[in-house]
Amino acid sequence: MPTLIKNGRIITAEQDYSADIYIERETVTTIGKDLNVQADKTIDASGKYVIPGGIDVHTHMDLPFGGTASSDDFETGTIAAAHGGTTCIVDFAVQSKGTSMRHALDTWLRKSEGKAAVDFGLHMILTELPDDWLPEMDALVKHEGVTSFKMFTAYPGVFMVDDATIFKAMKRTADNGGLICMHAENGGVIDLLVKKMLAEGKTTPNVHALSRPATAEQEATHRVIALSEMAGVPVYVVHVSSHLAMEQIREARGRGLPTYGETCPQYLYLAYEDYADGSFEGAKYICSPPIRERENQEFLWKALKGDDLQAVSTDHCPFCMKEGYKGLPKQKELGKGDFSKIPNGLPGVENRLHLLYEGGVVKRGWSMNRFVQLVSTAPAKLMGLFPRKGTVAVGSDADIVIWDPKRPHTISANSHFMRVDYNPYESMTVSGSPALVLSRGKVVFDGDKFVGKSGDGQFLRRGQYNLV
Ligand code: DUC
Ligand code: ZN
Ligand code: ZN
Repeated sequence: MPTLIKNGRIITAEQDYSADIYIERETVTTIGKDLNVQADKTIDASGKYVIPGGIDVHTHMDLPFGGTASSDDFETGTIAAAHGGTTCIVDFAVQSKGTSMRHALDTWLRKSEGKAAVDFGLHMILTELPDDWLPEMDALVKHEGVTSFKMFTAYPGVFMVDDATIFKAMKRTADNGGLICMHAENGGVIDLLVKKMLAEGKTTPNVHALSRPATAEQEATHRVIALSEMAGVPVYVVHVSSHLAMEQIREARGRGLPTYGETCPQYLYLAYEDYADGSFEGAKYICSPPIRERENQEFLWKALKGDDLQAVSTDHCPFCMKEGYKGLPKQKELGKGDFSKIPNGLPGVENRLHLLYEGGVVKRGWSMNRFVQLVSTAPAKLMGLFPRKGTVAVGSDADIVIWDPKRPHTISANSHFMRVDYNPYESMTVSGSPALVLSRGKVVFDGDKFVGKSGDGQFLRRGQYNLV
């Protein structure tokens, strides 16, 4: 069923030109001016941008965490993603203590089976790494297409690993070609601060942010970069939230190190004052790293523009405020009276492109090329998906968004598709939004509703990273 997209303005990370796009089966097969071809479906993209589908390389669907599980699963989360122009996610399988990476991969493949509405890959979270498990890392990279490993310097007793483990994993990936992703906060210090604050009777959600200072993020960011330098591997620092942490990445890149960083919409739009009244409403914004003082935001926007940070993902990890929403159990309310028990995470997978376009292109005058680079091309390259994903080119998957710059969209929990009962950006109106979204050549969002199918999303065996 060939499809022709006519009269669009095609934007890639490097190019901006007008042409038609011909799609056969799942792939772009021709791009040219005034194509004279037979198509079963013709899409008129006049006055609109034709961009590669968004790629969100940091999501947590159905993640057991904080005494519950994130409220979107691979079905609801990827349907929400498609509504917002994201046609590919990379989620995280978790190797929990005492179980193998193979077991973790099988568990996450089972969770996603028949559910994903757009394509997805998996990273592997490591929580321990005895020497005799090292060959498993190689096998994931070589045979399973799981080519990135995430480790945490925070959450002692749950995810945190020590420096020796991080270094060991880094050395191994230097040999097997994988990429290391790091959650960088000093978990030991934070744990002591949390205990101290609770002992002083400080239990409200805003104290979560006070117990996780930006200096704890700065220190761990510095440390993981130093470890990667000693191991001779690239490192990708996830969810950079503060000016202090971002400066560590900038400094390392200035020395020519292959150091990369992403930030997320919550750190660009929300500020500490959103927690500040101390009410339980602040639980909506509990994530780690926490939301910072507002002055950090402009540094992060500038870092995105100037390539001190290379990507924007969401760390989508939603938990409902109220028990019972769509039959879900108690989630954020688990931490009523004790901020440390509030499940960490925010929704965002549906709104990433809305928010980046508005904040970057509309408000700060970024080029569309930079927007595309940050939400699609750089993530595709870093995560070994390029050029199959992350661009509009002959031979690439036809994951395409027809982006209408004149199609305002009001973000609201009343109308969003994420399975969560609030939206951190409630009532915000953005100027542009997707008019149509295609996933491997099939329309999945027609401008009004989801018209794809759960289970059509395929597990992607990713290749080795490309540096950007
Ligand atoms: N931070 C969050 O806020 N949620 C999921 C995991 C993480 O690192
Ligand atoms: Zn994290
Ligand atoms: Zn995360």
